[in-house]
Amino acid sequence: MKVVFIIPADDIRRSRLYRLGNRFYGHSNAITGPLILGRILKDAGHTVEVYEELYHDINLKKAGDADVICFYTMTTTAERAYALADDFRRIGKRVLIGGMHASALPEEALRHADQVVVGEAERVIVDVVEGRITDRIVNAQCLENLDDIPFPDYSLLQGKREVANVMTSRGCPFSCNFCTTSRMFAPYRRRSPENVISELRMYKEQGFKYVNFEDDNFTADKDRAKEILRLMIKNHLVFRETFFFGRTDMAKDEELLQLLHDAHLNRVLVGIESLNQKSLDYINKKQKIQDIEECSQALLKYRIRMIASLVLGLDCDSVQDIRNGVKFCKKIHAYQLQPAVLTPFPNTPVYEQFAKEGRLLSNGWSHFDMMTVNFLPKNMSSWKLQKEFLHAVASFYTFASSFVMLKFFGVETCLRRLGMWLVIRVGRVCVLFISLVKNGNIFNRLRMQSVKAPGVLQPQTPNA
Ligand code: B12
Ligand code: SF4
Repeated sequence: MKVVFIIPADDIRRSRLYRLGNRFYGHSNAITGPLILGRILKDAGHTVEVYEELYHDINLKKAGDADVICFYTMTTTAERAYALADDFRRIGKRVLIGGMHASALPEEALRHADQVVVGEAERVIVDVVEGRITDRIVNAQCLENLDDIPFPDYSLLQGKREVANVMTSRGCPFSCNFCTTSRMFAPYRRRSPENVISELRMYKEQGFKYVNFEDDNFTADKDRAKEILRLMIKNHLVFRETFFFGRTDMAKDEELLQLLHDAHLNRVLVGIESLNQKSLDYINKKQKIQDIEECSQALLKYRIRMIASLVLGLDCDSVQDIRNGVKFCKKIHAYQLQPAVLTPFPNTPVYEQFAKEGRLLSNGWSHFDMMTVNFLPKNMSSWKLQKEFLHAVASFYTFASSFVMLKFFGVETCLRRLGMWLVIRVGRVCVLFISLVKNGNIFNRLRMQSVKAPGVLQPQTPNA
């Protein structure tokens, strides 16, 4: 059989301008699940292709040859996946849907698919595709031993492949109240260092210059992380640059920091979330302000570039708290700021809370992109929060800060910052202008909502 996987992207992320920016600003990287499932299906004798809409249009004619079309869904891409799925089903194709969003809301996804798989699909994918499992909603049991999972097959990807993504673990031992992945990939599981090294060796041989560790929390188990790093260095499996996700607690271990530096894991996204201890406790972050301060200093010392992630709109945070957070990230010379609007993703405690309190806005799933407000915040209007998001990026990526970056991280970082400075200013003006146009666009709706008292609003669960 021919099986095609599609990783969709929403309208904005498919636009030429966005794709151009993507090319300039980063290296293309893929969602790993379809590359693993594709490999399993290929080994079972099927022909597999994987398409990423973020980087290329799908060749619908080519994909249309397939017997089975498989969609990966995040919440923000669910509507696009459903639209494509409906098109394929109209011409008689069999459609399967899986991934983060479908796993949280399988009944919704089933309206657009022949079968939906909830959870990690390695154990069931062949039986589902070959018709031995016929349940319309398949609850997949995850594999306990991650070393049993075959490595992703990048040759299936139609288009460029610049970065290989490695998941050395799945899930996270913590459980912040807004986090989707620690719930989707539960329980927390780890691969053996030797198994990770074999995968890295494969990417070296395939000529990849960049590898990202996409684990939700690579340094959760510090001893294992150190062993992987030692083996990378010993076996000459160090890549030009490796991005990873970490927590502030990694900075308490100097040996770990040195190994991260030596193995070129030199760009890390750290969830600072808020500089208000009440908020950190409310989201169950298990992190103190002092941890954040120590971590920022330690990373700077070891020349590991910090992408500081803040969550905007937490119930205990005021506008001033948000601004304090941004100010702090500037003060510590964070390499990048990633302000994420609090997003009530289905199947998280924060979603349940807002649904119960009638605070979800019916904006449609495509706006669940962590940049758009989809709920009624406690201490400001939704439009004010949207503007604070724009303010946060604009006040972090200033013209002057580009030259500070020159001192700390060199010319390339300075030029990227200048690019961001320009794009953000143009983007901010566009959003503010669009918000004045009364054509039902999301920003105009948020602006209009802010003039009503929250009690007057009729927030609903977004539908698709
Ligand atoms: C790599 C990555 C990216 C890359 C690549 C994205 C792309 N090419 O589209 C980049 C950095 C560009 C990116 C961008 C974005 N991302 Co992203 N990303 C990830 C990350 C870190 C890893 C994905 C991965 O490889 N997972 C590991 C593999 C093993 O799991 P998997 O792919 O889900 O596959 C398993 C199952 O889902 C299932 N499965 C998967 N597909 C299918 C299909 C079928 C048919 C079946 C049966 C089963 C099945 O089986 C697989 C094997 O077990 C995840 C976090 C995470 N842990 O998943 C976030 C994540 C998916 N991203 C997220 C978000 C929000 C975004 C952005 C909106 C961020 C932004 N503001 O721009 C954009 C949207 C991009 C888009 N396509 O429109 C969220 C989604 C939350 C949600 N519930 O929807 C996540 C979960 C991170 C988070 N914050 O929690 N992302
Ligand atoms: S530490 Fe990060 S990955 Fe772990 S639960 Fe919290 S937000 Fe999720």
